[in-house]
Amino acid sequence: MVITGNNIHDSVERKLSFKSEDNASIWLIFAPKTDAVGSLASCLNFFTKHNVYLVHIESRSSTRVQSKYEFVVECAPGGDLKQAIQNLQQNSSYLNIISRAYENDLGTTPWFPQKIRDLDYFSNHILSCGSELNADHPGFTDTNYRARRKYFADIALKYKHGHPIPIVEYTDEEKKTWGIVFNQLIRLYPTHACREFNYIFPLLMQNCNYREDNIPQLEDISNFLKDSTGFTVRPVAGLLASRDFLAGLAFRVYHSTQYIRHPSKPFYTPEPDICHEVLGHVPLFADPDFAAFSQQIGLASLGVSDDYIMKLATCYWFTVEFGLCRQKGKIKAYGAGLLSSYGELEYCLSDKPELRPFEPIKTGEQSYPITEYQPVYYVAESFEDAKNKILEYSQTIPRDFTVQYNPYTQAVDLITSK
Ligand code: HBI
Ligand code: FE
Repeated sequence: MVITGNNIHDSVERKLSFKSEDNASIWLIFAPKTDAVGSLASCLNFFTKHNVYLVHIESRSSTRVQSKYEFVVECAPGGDLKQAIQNLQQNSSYLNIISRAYENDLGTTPWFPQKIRDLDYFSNHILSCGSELNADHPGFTDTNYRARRKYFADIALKYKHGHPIPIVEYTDEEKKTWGIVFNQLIRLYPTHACREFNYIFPLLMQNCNYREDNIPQLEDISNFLKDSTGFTVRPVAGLLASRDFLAGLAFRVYHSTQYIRHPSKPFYTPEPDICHEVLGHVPLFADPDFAAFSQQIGLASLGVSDDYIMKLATCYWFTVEFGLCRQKGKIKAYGAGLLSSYGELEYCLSDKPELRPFEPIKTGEQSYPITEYQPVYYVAESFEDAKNKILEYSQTIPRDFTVQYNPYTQAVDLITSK
């Protein structure tokens, strides 16, 4: 399975997305230079002068300067926002811009979703297209397979938050591929998978029709996870940028593919497919501690710089994808890349790879191959311990605000006083 980290496509995509997201608003956090009566009013004049419409205005205690106030405004798109911001900057002791623009000359915090519905903005910003296959893809010259991939890509591209995920009728050939993968993997789970996985797997057989002759439906899985931990699934057409993919986790949303690998190579896929998602990833999202750990990585990623996104994506790689854990003195697998690959699942518990303790500050720097078995795995003591380590690590990442997830509104509260 090949999953890219931040790469060149990332920044190209971001520039494009800024264009298509011109209708997104921009948030400013600033403190007027003088704290005199009417200082807010005079700052707000800059918006009037440059025809910028304000959607939201708030005053709060400054997070940086004690006993001072700062203001938070949300500007609608339109007007000469850049001029207004420049004027404001000259009259502020500090000014921070939070916007959809990822790379521009304003020195902004990268945009990030603040409520679950905001995931609709990027779910179709995929790096590799779900139906445009590379020349070395096993299905490259198979027109039927390509048509199928287009069908699945369209479902994902049309999907909006809150909609049911369309039920898909898989073909006999697709079910056969699934059956081959399923039968091979379930032989290893009892001995190689972690305790939580083995507890949840039979529940998925009962509740979501995990069977050798049936490919489970994402809609059933999403409902099952929602009842277990509040996690839900969104269909996605292809690979998302790390920033976007991690942001989904902050809202307990897992972006899942729905198509299956090419039948010519049932034990190989160059990208995530339904086998990888539902056998590898889904079971553990039903575990409360694992769910909390995954969400913690997501929350840590919101609005941070590209280099920290890369480090968090690397932590994700060595945990959610390729993590091992210690249970009753034995090493077990919990990473989805392991639980969906017979070969690597056997290999990871052999004496060949090197094992190191999971430690975000170090793990986040580790380089890794994406087309061969991992030479190094990181071992977590428990999901709770891993979550605490990520939380501790996230407090060392520079950010002008802290985020708190509000499960009632399924939104992140940004209001910060350190
Ligand atoms: N996109 N659709 C999709 N599925 C993934 O599993 C995925 C992704 N983008 C990035 C990614 N995984 C990770 O490897 C990290 O970069 C977060
Ligand atoms: Fe994966």
